[in-house]
Amino acid sequence: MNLRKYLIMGSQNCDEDPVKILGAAIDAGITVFQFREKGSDALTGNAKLRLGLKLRLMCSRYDIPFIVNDDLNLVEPLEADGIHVGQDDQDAQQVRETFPDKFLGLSVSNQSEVSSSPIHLADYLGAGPMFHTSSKKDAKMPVGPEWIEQLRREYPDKPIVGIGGINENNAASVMDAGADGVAVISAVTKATDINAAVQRL
Ligand code: TZP
Ligand code: MG
Repeated sequence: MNLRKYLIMGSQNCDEDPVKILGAAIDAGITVFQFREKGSDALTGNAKLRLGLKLRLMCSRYDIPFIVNDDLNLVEPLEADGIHVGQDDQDAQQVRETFPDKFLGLSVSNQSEVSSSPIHLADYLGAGPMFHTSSKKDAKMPVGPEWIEQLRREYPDKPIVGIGGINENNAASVMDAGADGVAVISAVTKATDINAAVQRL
């Protein structure tokens, strides 16, 4: 899976139609998409499923891997290619057992989380926040691209994406530190020019 430009999004991140934003981001060259409908402003139930179906369809049409965040009930209805879980989400081991053939992404924010996580079960790691982020209320302390260097030394072959506060001005520092890609929300969903924002990541 090409993790180079990883868009994460839910309706709570969008000031206009999420389908339109995803379409523009795909046109501009994102390589993977995560449906993350989460937080107090997020859709739930059928509305969440309906939006997920629309975004899923768009990804299928353009061959973009579709990852669902945390919600195991959506994996089959949305025919997700993978699942991403954080430290407070579904247990990674359990997700791996339930969906042995899906991509599994795992968030890690510091060395202590790394030590207590089943890293070997994950197909890739989401590492961060790299920088300050306003898109996640319970985000941990920013760790900076230096932490990617450390993870890279520790796990030379593990796919790693940096996440949190990444934009066109600092994405290169994350890639230079050894990441396989950058995962972003607001750099794309709040961009005035999505095409330019994605291309410059
Ligand atoms: N996990 C760690 S930081 C973050 C998530 C989901 C939010 C990233 O959003 P942004 O807008 O790219 O900083
Ligand atoms: Mg969480």
